[in-house]
Amino acid sequence: MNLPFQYDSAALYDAELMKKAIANKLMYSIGKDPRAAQPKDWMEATFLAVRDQMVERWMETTRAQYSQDLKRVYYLSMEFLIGRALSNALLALDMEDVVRTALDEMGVDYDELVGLEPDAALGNGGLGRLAACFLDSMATLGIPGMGYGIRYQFGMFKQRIIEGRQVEVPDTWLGSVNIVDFPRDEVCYRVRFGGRLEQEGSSVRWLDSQHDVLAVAHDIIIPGFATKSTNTLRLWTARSTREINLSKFNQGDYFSAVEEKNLSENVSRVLYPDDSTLVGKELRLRQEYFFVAASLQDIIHRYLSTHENLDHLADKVAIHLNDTHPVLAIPELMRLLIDEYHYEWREAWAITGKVFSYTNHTLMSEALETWEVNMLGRLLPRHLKIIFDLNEAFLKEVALIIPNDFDFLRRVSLIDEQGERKVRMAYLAVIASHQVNGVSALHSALMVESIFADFARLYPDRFTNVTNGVTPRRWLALANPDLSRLIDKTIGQTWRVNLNELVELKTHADFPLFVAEFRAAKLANKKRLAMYVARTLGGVINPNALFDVQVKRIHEYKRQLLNVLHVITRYNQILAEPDKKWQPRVVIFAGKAASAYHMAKLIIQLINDVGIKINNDERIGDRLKVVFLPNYSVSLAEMIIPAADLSEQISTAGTEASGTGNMKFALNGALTIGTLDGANVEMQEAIGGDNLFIFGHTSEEVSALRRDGYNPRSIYENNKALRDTLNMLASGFFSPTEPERYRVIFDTLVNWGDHYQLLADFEAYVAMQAKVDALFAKPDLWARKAILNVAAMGYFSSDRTIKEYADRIWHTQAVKL
Ligand code: 26W
Repeated sequence: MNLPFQYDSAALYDAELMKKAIANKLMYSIGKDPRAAQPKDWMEATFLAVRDQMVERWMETTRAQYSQDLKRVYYLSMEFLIGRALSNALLALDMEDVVRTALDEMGVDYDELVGLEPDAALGNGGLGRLAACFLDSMATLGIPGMGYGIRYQFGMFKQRIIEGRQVEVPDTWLGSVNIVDFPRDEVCYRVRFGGRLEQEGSSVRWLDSQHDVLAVAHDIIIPGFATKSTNTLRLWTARSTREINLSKFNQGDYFSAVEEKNLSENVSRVLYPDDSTLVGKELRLRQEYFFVAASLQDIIHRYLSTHENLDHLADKVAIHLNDTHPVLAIPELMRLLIDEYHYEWREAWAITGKVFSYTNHTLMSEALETWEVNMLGRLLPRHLKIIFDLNEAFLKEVALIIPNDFDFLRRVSLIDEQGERKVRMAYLAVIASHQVNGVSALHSALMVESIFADFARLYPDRFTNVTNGVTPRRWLALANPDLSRLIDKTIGQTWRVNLNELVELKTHADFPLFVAEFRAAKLANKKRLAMYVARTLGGVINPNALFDVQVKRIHEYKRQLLNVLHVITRYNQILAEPDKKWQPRVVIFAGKAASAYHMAKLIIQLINDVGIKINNDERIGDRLKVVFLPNYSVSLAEMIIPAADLSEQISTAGTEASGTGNMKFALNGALTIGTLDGANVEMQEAIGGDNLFIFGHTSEEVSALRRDGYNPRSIYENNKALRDTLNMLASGFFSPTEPERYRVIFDTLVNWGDHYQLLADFEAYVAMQAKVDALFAKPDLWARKAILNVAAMGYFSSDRTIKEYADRIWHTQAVKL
């Protein structure tokens, strides 16, 4: 590659040396003879050999960050959805060819080997994947900083589909050989829970904590692309303060002796697999405090290694809160400053208020975190007291600005006093952060009109927008090599670090040769996906059909059900007019449902039941097929997205904060069918309204309907196609062995208010799908629009997003290497 790669003198850009390095790892780290080695052993050996190539630059970056005394940003997140690391590292280091050749000469297939690496799935969905894209961009841009999170022993569950239903299987991603990270046993902090407070004059002591646990650091290297710069993801794992309870052990009670250890280590055992509803579980609260307390001790320790005191902490430290999950960092920093470093309350608050910034990722009330005062007080008494003291000072201040308005005070209080008292974590984040941002223009505007309206009145300058982005390295260069090669040939290779250059593709949209090659790349990707479908599900799909794709978490607001209603309606239309020329379509779904979210699980089952009916109906042939691909993951997304023709982004307007899948699809040349929701709005502005399919009610119209009364039943009664479709759900057409199975879906939509207004958008959606067919029937026209989509995606690079955070929120500069 002729990018200005900054070569590392020690890097093995020679296949012979690489062969030796891999063979060495196989023998001395894995302990296998090449003749006895399993494919997995080769993968691990290769991983270790390649990881060695990153260590030197990692150390150089770290040294440079120290010597330049740069301001650092710490990205605190409960989730990092990284996916596979090996292929990404080879891309970043420009070493794929060398490793391919080396393995080839040793008789090992590169593509197969790379596919054996388990995904690091330490996240649920968009928020976790965004954090991973941000780490990639920060490393590539040289922004000094670090991600902090939890090293879950079990990540996102694996999804199996058994008889059409989701079954969750534990994700054992950490193999027997640790290739993932560097354990740092010496970087270890105590995290305290429980106990009581003792007040002496103005000082408070937190005593007799019980169930303490140690947090041990594990470091993952995040390589920057085409640069020596790297980044670190530091994940904490829980270790018991006592290996086993010796006195119990000596009394012969072996089981309860190890029980204590197990219990305290549970804190880093498993990722909460829910991104929609908050269950006020104590273990979740423990997890949140665990990683925040360890991270803050680490941050302060690092800062004090080169500074005398914490007076000017905010000059060198920015801490970013990825949603409210790490918000306990705020009272924790106050506690450290006051109780451990003896600052006055006011000084401590002044420092704290300059350190933190916070991103909100959802407006849905079910997902806004609150913690019961009782539970918080039992687990973290000192923090609860700090929160109460903060609240008192805050409300006093508010009463001066907005006098005599008790209702206002009640509304903005950090404590929700209705029923069981609860701490509102988002409000705590807002009062302590110097900047609060939403993740798309629409979402940021709605944020200050809805959940934070009162706070926007108090602190108008605090709220801002930073629209999300995705890394073009993983989501185009790695996921779509065929299209990448074509782009390289046409406009050069530097789009990987300057995505705006894609705009040069615009003129090529009118060159027949380019259009033909673009279509060929898409077809190759579709064939690859068709092969995968054949292998995993056994069904045959036609790569020339329109691939209509909706992949994301299963949630009512994302409206997979609206998609299904269209599928059933289309099925009925084909049967009614069998001689009409129908555009063949494959409707592809993938996504996980939270394990306790019954409706989401029922939607998965419905998709599978509808698939069985339609796919086996001989009258339909290949004009319509429905596929549910199990176990959606980062690596599955890397295969599905490049193969899509149509990207379904059809959430109820005002509900999807941004979406990032929408960007990945457009970047890979799929056309969007979508509502004016989240980042779709800005995508439409960038791409031009003629080049995507926007339909349905706007967020204002959605609120107006909600306010003025919405009657889904009358829509049902007045639209025959819709009525037929819904009646098939109610009558058990798709579930003959259990006719009542989907009755609850019918009722939710027709009789119980249809909260996400599917029926209100149904007609516009089906009409728009007909326009999709008409355009797809003109392949060159379709391809032209697809190219214009790719060309307009420059803005949606996470490099642009990170630059905005660095300039406007963190005030950080890049490291010089
Ligand atoms: C129950 C606890 C909980 C609540 C909310 C866990 C996780 C969440 C997240 C906020 C859910 C999430 O992933 N939000 C998504 O964030 C993406 C990145 O900003 C956006 O693109 C998506 O629109 C938003 O749904």
